[in-house]
Amino acid sequence: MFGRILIANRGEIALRIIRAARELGVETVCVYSKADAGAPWLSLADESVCIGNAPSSESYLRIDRIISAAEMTDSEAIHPGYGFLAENAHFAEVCRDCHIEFIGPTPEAMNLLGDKINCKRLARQAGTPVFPGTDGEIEELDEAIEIAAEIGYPVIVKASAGGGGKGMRVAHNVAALRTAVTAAQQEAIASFGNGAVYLEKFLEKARHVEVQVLGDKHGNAVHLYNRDCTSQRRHQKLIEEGPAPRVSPEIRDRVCESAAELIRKAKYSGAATVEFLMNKEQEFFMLEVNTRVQVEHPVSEMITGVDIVKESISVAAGEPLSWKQDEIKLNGHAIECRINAEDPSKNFMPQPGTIETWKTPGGPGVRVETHVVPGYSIPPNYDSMIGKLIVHGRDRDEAIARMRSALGEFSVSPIATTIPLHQRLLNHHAFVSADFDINWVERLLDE
Ligand code: MV4
Repeated sequence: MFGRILIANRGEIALRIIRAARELGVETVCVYSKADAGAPWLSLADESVCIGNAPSSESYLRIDRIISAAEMTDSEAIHPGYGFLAENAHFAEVCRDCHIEFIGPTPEAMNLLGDKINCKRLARQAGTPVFPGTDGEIEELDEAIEIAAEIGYPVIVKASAGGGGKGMRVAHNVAALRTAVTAAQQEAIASFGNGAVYLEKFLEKARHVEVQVLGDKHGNAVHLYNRDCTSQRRHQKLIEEGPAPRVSPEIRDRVCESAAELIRKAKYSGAATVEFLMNKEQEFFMLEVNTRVQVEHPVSEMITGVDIVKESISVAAGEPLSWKQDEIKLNGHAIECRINAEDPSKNFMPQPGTIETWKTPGGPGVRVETHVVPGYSIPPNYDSMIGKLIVHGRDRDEAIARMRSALGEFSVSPIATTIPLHQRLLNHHAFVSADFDINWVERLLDE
């Protein structure tokens, strides 16, 4: 195991990694920006190093300064958390060149899965279900038109190097498809320096279901079942839950095992998420693979008892996974609400400033992941997520009741948060009956 690791992140995930490392007997070093000087999580690290000004481009994204900080403090490894440099293959490569372990996949595995055309090809080999469409890159427009006619409209053109909704175009007929391909190619070159685009069937009224997986350096991979992340707005998830409702145990296990096989084939080590869309007939189609620990990882921890962050550190140190698939039992139901300092009544405008009242809920099955303490000032420079409220219950109904109760206990002032929106969503019949799709929150907000 490592003696000491550096955490190249901030906020709740920095704190989560500090706690995991401490349990493993690993010392921690935090890097921080001037905006985070004196921040509460820093006092829990063994050491902290200021790496620059408030903008992340001058601090949390500065590879040179983070590597220097690791060298200065004799850190053997770097945990990137999520966001910032977590999915930057160049950063993982610089770490390797400097003999610092990157806590996550190799740059090769990251590049393989990050390229969506390659990822889809590997998924087919692993038996992971994918959308019908072009086998690889669109080379000739006529070929794309032929395939669109076979699979039927609407279709979607996506950039191979894209992700999270960037570089995508939907086409409802052949004329629109011609424009979409050219536009998507140009956009892909401008945004990613890689003009490769592919075509697939466009699914309407979909649900977003993802599979949590863990791999080690010995060729082992396990899954931690699935999560539903359908409740989102503009690609920002609001509520996540697991296991995904309205998925039969047979289909769930088959898709989850295929996701584990995909990351085995990619020789992947660390935590990953295989994202899918699901239709009403419970057909699954892979979207992409996220090569990092995700915001919503606690949902999977609560329903399996596996500590994903501790596993991510120990597999990076070369340990085999500490769990076998048949030891990972699904227990109950978990729901997570992201608490953002945003005002839902003002188009989700970020609300930086000082939090005076911060009373977090508690009781059985209630977990709060946050770096916030009363008197904390939210800097304007970063993501507006200030905490996550996660509840666990014996089944979905108990989890919903716990979440409603916990949201009612949560008291924050004078900063506006997403808590009132979560209360509305948790009381909505569509949520209670798990009858929703990826557009339901936006539809509700438009009403
Ligand atoms: C799709 C799709 C429908 N059909 N692909 C958006 C983000 C990126 N990860 C993929 N995305 C989508 N891909 C096919 N073939 C609809 C979306 C999509 C979406 C997916 C997940 C969660 C929210 C979404 C919101 C809008 C569109």
